[in-house]
Amino acid sequence: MLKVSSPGRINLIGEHVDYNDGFVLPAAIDKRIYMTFKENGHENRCTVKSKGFDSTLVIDLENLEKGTEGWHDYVLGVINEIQKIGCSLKGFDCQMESKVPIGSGVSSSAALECGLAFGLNELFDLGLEKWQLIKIGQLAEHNFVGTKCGIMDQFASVMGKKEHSMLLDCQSLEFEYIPTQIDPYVILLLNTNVTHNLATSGYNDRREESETGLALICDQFGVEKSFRNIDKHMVDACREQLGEIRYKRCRYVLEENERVLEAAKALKANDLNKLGALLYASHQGQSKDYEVSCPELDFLVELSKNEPSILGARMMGGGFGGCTLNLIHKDVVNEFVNHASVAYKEEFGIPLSHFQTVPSRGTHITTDFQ
Ligand code: GAF
Repeated sequence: MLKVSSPGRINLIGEHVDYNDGFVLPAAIDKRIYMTFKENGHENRCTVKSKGFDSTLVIDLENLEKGTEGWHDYVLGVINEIQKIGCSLKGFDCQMESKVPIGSGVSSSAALECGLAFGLNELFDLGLEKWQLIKIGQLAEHNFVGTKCGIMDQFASVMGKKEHSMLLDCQSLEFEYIPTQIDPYVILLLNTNVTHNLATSGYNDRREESETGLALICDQFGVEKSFRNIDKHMVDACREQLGEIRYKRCRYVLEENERVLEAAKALKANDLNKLGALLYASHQGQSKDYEVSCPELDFLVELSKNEPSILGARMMGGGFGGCTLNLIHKDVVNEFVNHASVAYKEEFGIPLSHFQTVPSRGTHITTDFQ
């Protein structure tokens, strides 16, 4: 029996820039999905059983139809992409148990896609390389799920390394591991436990707004279409034609990219105060300019500013709900979580949940679960 462990991810900084030729600073985490795989002797019949949802998806490899439950399309999408590149699969049975909180911005979806692609690659000896597994996961979302996501989540899930984050150039896919031991600080995620229904449509809208804004600026200046070819002066010069929304989106992308590169420098120099300040600036940009935050996330970030032992905080992931990431001194975690839970419940009537996490290893074969 083949066993695979595949992680969710955090992102220290660099949000909504992966699909804009930007830089990101993610890490795989110690919350993982565990999957077992075996061939079942059938030509085309496969089963994928989710322990968490207590349900089984039965798949006909010759006839992949849209699924009936949310998680189905991630599975079907991966199989579809593997078949599209000419790899042939046979019947298999897969069981999975996820410890990655769903809908909280830590990419339970990438954990699933990458774990499945990795497992099938091993089981059927498909000879796919890591970059292909990453791409399969991303395209599964584009073509089956309908989210036009960037490459960051799948990249982090597959390539993650213990105690390191990754500075990834999403244009060239060149990357660098950066040691990320931040003791006495820790990474604390506060989960709003809300997912606003803008999550998919809002994501695709943002992508469209920044892309059409970029096209306009590049046309105006006669340069090839890429955020690498424009600067803030050029965005300012096109402000009127862009209109306020696209203007803000494009400015944000350039500013967030600068912040990521500064953050990577700060992390290398162990300047956590600087890193924290960049996290706050990033949140401000996401909330006011890219407009992917929500009242619950803004509330938690504001609250963190009253705690001197928090160096920085921001919303993380696609937005419209999910988690905030807090860079917090380990001695005050319990006290802050208690305080935040009471304040959050009072404000929104919803319980807050939380967990600490550390940069961890990417998708791999494992023996350490039943
Ligand atoms: C989601 C997407 F899947 C990523 O590609 C990325 O764009 C992120 O939102 C925002 O930074 O997790």
